[in-house]
Amino acid sequence: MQQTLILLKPDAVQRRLVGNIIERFEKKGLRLVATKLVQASTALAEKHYAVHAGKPFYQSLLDFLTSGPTLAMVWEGREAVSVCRTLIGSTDGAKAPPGTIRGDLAISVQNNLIHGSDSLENALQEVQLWFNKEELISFSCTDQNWIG
Ligand code: IDP
Ligand code: MG
Repeated sequence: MQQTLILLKPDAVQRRLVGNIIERFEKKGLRLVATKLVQASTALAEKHYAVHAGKPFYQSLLDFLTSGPTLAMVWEGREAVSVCRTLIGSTDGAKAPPGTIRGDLAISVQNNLIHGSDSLENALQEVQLWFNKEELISFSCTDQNWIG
């Protein structure tokens, strides 16, 4: 089973959209294996978004991610990485299709509510960046045979 890192960024927490967003992942059949509220430091934000260093929006993105608490989560399930990216929708909230998290709830490019790992390789790294091994709880849900 794949695991992926999901961050509900500070705008999602401030706009009280955490419950709405978590419900979508649960209903899809994914399993929550770790979560915590994190006030991200600049060092953590820089590591998380290292791939965007040097881009025009980089400093603003760091300011955004460190501006308030982020709800960090690890979700597990079949094809979890791509399933979560599909649920999230494309980066620009104005262009993300209805039915996706960003398409339904965001209209900004930067303040687009949520991060999801974009590959299995990055998911493994990002889960390690945000969580200690002991924080990941391995368990099975009683409806797993029905979910697949
Ligand atoms: P993703 O979150 O859909 O994977 P990325 O291209 O990896 O999108 O960008 C990381 C984050 O940087 C985005 O989620 C968004 O918050 C911000 N971002 C991306 N492109 C822009 C931009 O052109 N202007 C402002 N912020 C941006
Ligand atoms: Mg990305």
